[in-house]
Amino acid sequence: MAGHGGIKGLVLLLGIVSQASGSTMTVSVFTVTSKSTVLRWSKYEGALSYRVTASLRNSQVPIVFASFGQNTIMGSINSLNPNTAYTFRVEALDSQMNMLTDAAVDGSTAPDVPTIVMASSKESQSITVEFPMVSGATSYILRAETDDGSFFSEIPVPGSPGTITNLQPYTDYTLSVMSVNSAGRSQPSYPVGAKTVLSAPQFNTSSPSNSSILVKWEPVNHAVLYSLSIIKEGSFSQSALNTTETQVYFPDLEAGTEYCVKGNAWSPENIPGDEFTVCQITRSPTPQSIELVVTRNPDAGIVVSWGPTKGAEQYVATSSTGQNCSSSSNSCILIPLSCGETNSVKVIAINQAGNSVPSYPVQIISFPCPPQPIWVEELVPGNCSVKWSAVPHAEYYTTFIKSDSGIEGMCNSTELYCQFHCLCGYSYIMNVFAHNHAGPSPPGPLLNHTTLPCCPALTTVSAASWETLIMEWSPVRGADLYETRAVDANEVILCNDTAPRCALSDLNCNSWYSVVVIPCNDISGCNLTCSPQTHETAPCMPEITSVSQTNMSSSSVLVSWTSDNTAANYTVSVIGLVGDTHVCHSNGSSCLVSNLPCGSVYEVSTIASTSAGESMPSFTMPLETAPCCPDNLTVSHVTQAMTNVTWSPANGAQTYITSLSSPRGHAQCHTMETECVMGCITCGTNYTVSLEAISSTGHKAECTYHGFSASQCCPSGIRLYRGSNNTLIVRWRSNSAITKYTAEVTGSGQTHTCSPEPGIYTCTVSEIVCGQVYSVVVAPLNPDGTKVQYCTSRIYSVTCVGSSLGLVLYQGKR
Ligand SMILES: *[C@@H]1O[C@H](CO)[C@@H](O)[C@H](O)[C@H]1NC(C)=O
Ligand SMILES: *[C@@H]1O[C@H](CO)[C@@H](O)[C@H](O)[C@H]1NC(C)=O
Ligand SMILES: *[C@@H]1O[C@H](CO)[C@@H](O)[C@H](O)[C@H]1NC(C)=O
Ligand SMILES: *[C@@H]1O[C@H](CO)[C@@H](O)[C@H](O)[C@H]1NC(C)=O
Ligand SMILES: *[C@@H]1O[C@H](CO)[C@@H](O)[C@H](O)[C@H]1NC(C)=O
Ligand SMILES: *[C@@H]1O[C@H](CO)[C@@H](O)[C@H](O)[C@H]1NC(C)=O
Ligand SMILES: *[C@@H]1O[C@H](CO)[C@@H](O)[C@H](O)[C@H]1NC(C)=O
Ligand SMILES: *[C@@H]1O[C@H](CO)[C@@H](O)[C@H](O)[C@H]1NC(C)=O
Ligand SMILES: *[C@@H]1O[C@H](CO)[C@@H](O)[C@H](O)[C@H]1NC(C)=O
Ligand SMILES: *[C@@H]1O[C@H](CO)[C@@H](O)[C@H](O)[C@H]1NC(C)=O
Ligand SMILES: *[C@@H]1O[C@H](CO)[C@@H](O)[C@H](O)[C@H]1NC(C)=O
Ligand SMILES: CC(=O)N[C@H]1CO[C@H](CO)[C@@H](O)[C@@H]1O
Repeated sequence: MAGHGGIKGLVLLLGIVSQASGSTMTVSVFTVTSKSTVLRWSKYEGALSYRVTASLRNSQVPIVFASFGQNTIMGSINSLNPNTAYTFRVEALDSQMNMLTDAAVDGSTAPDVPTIVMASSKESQSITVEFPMVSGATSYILRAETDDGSFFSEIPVPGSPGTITNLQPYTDYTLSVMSVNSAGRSQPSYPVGAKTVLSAPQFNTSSPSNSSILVKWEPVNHAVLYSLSIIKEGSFSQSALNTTETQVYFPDLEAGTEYCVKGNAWSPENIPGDEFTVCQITRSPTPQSIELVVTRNPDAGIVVSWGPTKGAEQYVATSSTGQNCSSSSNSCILIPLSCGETNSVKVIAINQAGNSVPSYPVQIISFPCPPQPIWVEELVPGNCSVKWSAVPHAEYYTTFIKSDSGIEGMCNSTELYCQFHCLCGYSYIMNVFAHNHAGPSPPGPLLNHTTLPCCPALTTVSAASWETLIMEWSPVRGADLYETRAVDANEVILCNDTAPRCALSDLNCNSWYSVVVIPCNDISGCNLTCSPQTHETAPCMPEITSVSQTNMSSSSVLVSWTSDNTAANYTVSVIGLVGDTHVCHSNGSSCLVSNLPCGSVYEVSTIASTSAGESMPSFTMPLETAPCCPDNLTVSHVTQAMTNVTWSPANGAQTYITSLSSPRGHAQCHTMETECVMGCITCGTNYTVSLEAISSTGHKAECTYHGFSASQCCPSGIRLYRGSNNTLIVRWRSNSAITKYTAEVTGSGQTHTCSPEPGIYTCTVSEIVCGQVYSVVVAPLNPDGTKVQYCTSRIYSVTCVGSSLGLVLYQGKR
């Protein structure tokens, strides 16, 4: 192409008037051939023509001349020898052909034109050209072109033979060769024709089965026949065949084995085209010796393993549940694996040809699922059973039981339950595993069973009051709450508490309560089997219906009451304001309190008691005993018809009524004092004396005392006579023959007394002195010999008759 373009460029340049000009001229070799050189120079001002000469190098003698006009700046000098060193000179000449200036350049010619000996095609894309060497040539250029000019290619080659490539198959080419040296290239050689061979058929192979290979290809243009041969890898025997079809099927091959298929097309001229070789492996044989093992670590899965299979690059195991795994070695793991699963696994081997026929499915049963749900039955307290429903594929079951006391237990059974001894008040955590040959199930749900709390033992039951029972018991394990019930015939009393103590209040008196403490647990409920205890409450409060003083003198009080209690003992208390206490006991409904002091105020109450205790005391009733009788009472005469009665003060008495009575008369006085004066007393009469002491509330005491005998009457008709020998005779009258009297005659500092025997109403006193005044009292003597005081004295004057007594004159009373 360079040569071709160079010639055209030269023709164009020869016509161009160079515009460049200068004071000096330059020259250069534009191109060379074997026998010519084209020079190029710069235009020189004033030159009308240029002369070009060529002389052998190192020689001044020009061999060849050429002339060019003033407008030419490029010119060819011919008739040179191939592959020769020259010096070229360009001279600028004026009109007189005088040289204005010159310039020289060294150059050489190209080698001689070579000749093609042979051109042939062995491959569809290249033709090889053989030619003899040309002297001086350092390399060669091969040129291929089509006649229609649609293809032109040159490539340098170092020598013969040279191959020109990038050609089309089965195409006619015109080929020539040029020699090249440092100066340039020669003219092309005489052209020679040649045709490329057919291209190779592009085999597309596949292995439709483990024993066959199918070869297909697109038809090759101009091909009339195809040759194919197949050879097993590592073998030397091959089989060949010819076909006009575009596909060949090779049966009966070995599975998993590499085969190479080689072939070419034949042209109508029976020339073989390019060869094509392709290697294809057949599909792998079916994997054998499949083994399945259940694995649990770290995740549940099936370990699939198989024997090595020829020609396999990879294996894929597929389960019937849709999992798969792959490996290039001899095992892989299918995950996940669920419990209770029945699975079957197939394995295929894979290579470039595709999948093998799958292996026969191998069955496997997974480890069982955990029993679910599990539950506990405790039909008899203490005998617990964990139960569950059968699990598919399970062979036996293990049960783990852990109590919160730390004790652990285990059952191994083929039955669907596990019995264990469970204590009241404990929590048990249970877990059941099913087992088969693939191993144990995963852990199922934990079951938490809490047994009912144990029954507490009552430690004390005590009555806090008449209606309240305090109960205490030892706390029991697992009880969150104690429900205490007391039941009698009429009512149920409940108390709920978390403390091991309870007060049952508002109980009925005199009842039998069945008392039970029921321990309850928030989760498991209440232990209703605890046995009750009976407890009797204290008797009911009796009610006093009457308190009556049966006998005033004996001061006994009969207390009566009503009560609900059938069999109780009662204690009646009579308590005085000053603290004195009197009691009586009875098992009936009344009792007598005796020896109560007179004149006191009491409160009476009664208490019922049974073995269960004492009742509340009844309401009190007030009791006032009759006032006391005065201890002593004295009646004394003030006058003959008037007495002065005095008595000692009496407890409880506010007023007194004192009476003196006799058949002859009656005297009475009512007073708040302790003395009383009473008139209308008849002397000489026996009176009965009585006193009624009356309290402020009107209680009365009848008091009797010794009778009072009124003193004898003072005598009447008292006379005084003069006796002899200075005596006075006293005389009186009286009705009482049994009364003894005394007569006292007092005067002149002396008292003279005389007391005659009863029935004698006169007596004599002596040693009376005349002229004196005497007082005379005649009074009865009391039985004790004392003299009645109230008889009046009379005054007498005794006159003198000489020294003897004269007249006795009554002077009056005093
Ligand atoms: C081989 O044939 C398959 C299907 O027939 C096609 O998809 C594939 O491209 C072909 N390969 C070649 C190299 O021709
Ligand atoms: C196939 O054809 C070629 C060319 O005609 C011939 O040389 C060759 O022996 C043939 N091969 C077979 C196996 O027929
Ligand atoms: C090849 O495949 C066939 C079924 O197409 C099968 O019967 C045979 O066993 C397989 N051969 C091997 C070696 O796996
Ligand atoms: C449980 O029983 C099964 C068979 O009934 C036996 O194979 C297994 O070893 C036992 N396990 C234990 C821990 O005793
Ligand atoms: C089981 O129940 C008891 C009582 O409620 C509780 O204290 C315990 O924590 C529970 N245990 C488990 C593992 O749930
Ligand atoms: C109730 O308590 C009693 C005594 O503590 C115990 O023996 C029994 O098992 C408990 N009842 C139940 C149903 O757990
Ligand atoms: C006590 O507790 C029981 C059970 O928890 C309940 O049925 C009852 O009503 C409670 N009684 C009282 C008085 O709180
Ligand atoms: C009443 O008292 C008697 C005698 O002390 C006794 O024997 C009896 O048991 C008591 N009755 C009651 C109900 O306490
Ligand atoms: C009454 O009797 C008491 C003793 O009983 C005595 O101390 C008192 O002096 C008596 N009074 C009279 C008035 O006799
Ligand atoms: C009665 O007797 C008492 C005691 O002896 C005396 O104090 C009182 O003065 C007397 N009364 C009269 C009225 O004589
Ligand atoms: C008179 O009294 C004196 C002395 O007392 C006595 O001796 C005398 O006998 C008395 N006379 C008569 C008559 O009794
Ligand atoms: C009239 C009368 O009955 N008098 C009697 C009074 O009491 C004394 C002593 O008790 C008797 O002796 C009297 O006869």
